[in-house]
Amino acid sequence: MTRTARLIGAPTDYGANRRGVDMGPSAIRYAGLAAQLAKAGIDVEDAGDLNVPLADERAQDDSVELGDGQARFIDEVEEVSTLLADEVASALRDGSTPVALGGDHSIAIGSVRGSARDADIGVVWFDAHGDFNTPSTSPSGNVHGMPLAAALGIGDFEGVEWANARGLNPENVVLVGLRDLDETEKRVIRESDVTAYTMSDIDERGITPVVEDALAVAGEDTDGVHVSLDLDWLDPKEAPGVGTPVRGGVSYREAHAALEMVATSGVLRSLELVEVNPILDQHNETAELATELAASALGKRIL
Ligand code: NNH
Ligand code: MN
Ligand code: MN
Ligand code: MN
Repeated sequence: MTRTARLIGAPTDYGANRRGVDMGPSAIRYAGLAAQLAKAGIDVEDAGDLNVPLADERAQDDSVELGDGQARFIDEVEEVSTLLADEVASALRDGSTPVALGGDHSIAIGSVRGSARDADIGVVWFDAHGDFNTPSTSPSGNVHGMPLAAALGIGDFEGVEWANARGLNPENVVLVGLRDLDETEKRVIRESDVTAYTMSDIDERGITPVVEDALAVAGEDTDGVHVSLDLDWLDPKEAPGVGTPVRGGVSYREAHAALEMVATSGVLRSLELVEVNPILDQHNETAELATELAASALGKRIL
């Protein structure tokens, strides 16, 4: 059966402190995502962009309390996440595979929640960062450093209805490629039941066994897996157009190998591509990379 991918743009930068990531959906579409997927034999629908709150209404009060901590633009993040969760859930009901285009990584709160609305899901999180901060532990107050903690209802996010993903257990959450964690974030990850593979694990074991384990853990006793691809997962030499680059990331081929394994595993339920910032990019190459990796994840074969 051919897969139908439904593109959903989430043009927001409310979760990050570098402006420009809200242009990610345009840059990814311009890089030819729909054509690439069609060429790979995947049917494509484009739901357009979510109607995100206006940028010039960016509040004077950019520091907002949540629980005992601070989370910048949390009301805007809630608005975008709620819209995205609905779009992701309706794509799945229609039998399509949602592909959310960010935008900063705060959009994952919506995509994970939407993907988990009618199912038990797992999550594979390809990222240099843990995105496991809470408003109380975050050094920046930027919500793009918090979406996994939000979806899992950790700390200040406990009981925050719009953020928590009901059909998601921490046992089915796997982080892959970590290399830049905040001190308290490390402790919260260690104390949780998620599985975390660092770049050192990839150095020691190689990308293929690590991703194989990640998919097995995420997929165990679930109805499918949400794959969240933060482009800063890759080395900045491959993906310069991101707000928070960290040296020592995976290579172009390692990234493809990982996403090809996502396709062959057969567990992919929903996908997202985040943190592409066209203002920081060189000739749209990070957006192009995002489209190529999406094609791999959705089943493009070399031969
Ligand atoms: N950990 C930092 C923070 O909480 C940086 C997060 N930045 C990301 N995450 N790009 O993927 O602010
Ligand atoms: Mn991230
Ligand atoms: Mn379960
Ligand atoms: Mn990141």
